[in-house]
Amino acid sequence: LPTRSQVDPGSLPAYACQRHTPLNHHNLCFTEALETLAEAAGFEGSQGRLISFRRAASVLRALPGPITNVSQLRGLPCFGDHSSRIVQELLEHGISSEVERVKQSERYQTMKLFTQIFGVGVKTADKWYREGLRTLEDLQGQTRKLNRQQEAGIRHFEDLSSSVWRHEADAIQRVVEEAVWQVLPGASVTLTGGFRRGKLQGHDVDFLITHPVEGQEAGLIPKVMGLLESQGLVLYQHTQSNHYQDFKDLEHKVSQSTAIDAYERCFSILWLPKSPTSFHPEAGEGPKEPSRDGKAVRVDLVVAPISQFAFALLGWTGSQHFERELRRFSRAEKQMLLNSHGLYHPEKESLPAASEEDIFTHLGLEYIAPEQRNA
Ligand code: TTP
Ligand code: MN
Ligand code: MN
Ligand code: MN
Repeated sequence: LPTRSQVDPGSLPAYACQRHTPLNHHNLCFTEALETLAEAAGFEGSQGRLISFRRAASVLRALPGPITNVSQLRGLPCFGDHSSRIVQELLEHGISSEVERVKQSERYQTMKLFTQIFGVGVKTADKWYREGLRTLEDLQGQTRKLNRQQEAGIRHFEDLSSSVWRHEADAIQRVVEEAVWQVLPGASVTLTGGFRRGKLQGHDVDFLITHPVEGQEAGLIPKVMGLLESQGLVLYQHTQSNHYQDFKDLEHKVSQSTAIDAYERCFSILWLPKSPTSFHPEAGEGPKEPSRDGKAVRVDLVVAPISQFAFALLGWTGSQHFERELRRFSRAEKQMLLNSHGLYHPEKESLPAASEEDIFTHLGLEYIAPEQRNA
């Protein structure tokens, strides 16, 4: 990595999907501060401010060297007054009073804690906050407020809030593949999400499943989860069947700017035994009371028909900001609609794509490899 290279703002395109954004970059202290403000804005329901701070942070992640002087911000895309002021403060004092104030506030800390729980979004966290709840213990004393997913999220909070490491993701992949191949020989299981972008740790493990013969993949998840369940490996699961047909008819594929798709999928918590010998289902050690030599891990499974696989792969690789920018670029610059199912001209069928490269080509974009999508 170059260290003190000159930042040339003129060469930095405005959309994150036009830039190479590596996992490791040169401006971590600035991006962390801006991401904190983005997160805090999200907690207050200020979607506009959230996106502004996130865009500014994303620009800094794509720079070839560190910002050492505010003058370097001039001409950078997506850099407003507020973000510039934060960077200036950090350059001058090494700390931003605004960011520190946010981080130390009861509101931010509680919202961060609550939204970290599997199944809890900003709306629910805010409601609980306004009811005076502040801690996990407070929630445990109010179990009637919790749905099945949140209850599982709190029960496994400690495991789920610790990072999933790459070798754990690989171990989960072997378990999932074993089950998938038993149910449907010839199917493929692809690691997506942050791990595909080269991250060494993540908050969950994301898999995309398909089969070379269109249609064979349908209904796969209930069978796979049934098999995993019989092995005592399922701590929680919620499966949704494919509803692409209903979804397609909804006003030009409604999801035009959201990450929601209509694939058959499962949000789950799986039990990952530490070693094959530490788990004895025949001895009656079910996963409901897991012994401590193992770990609960959040796993997302998504099943796509092969004809839509490239779009699903692009959509599930992230980052979330990279995806948002791809969709914004498609809409604003190409008058096309991109989602995890296809790329559509208004009123028309999806353009075919056999690979992610095809999709970038349709959009007139340079291909960006997964490791460079850490926007
Ligand atoms: P995440 O698993 O939420 O994020 P991540 O893998 O990038 O990072 P982490 O290490 O924290 O897990 O989502 C992965 C991608 O999946 C993300 O780009 C958005 C996409 N996605 C959808 O398309 N639809 C959905 O419903 C969800 C939850 C995610
Ligand atoms: Mn390039
Ligand atoms: Mn993930
Ligand atoms: Mn996920």
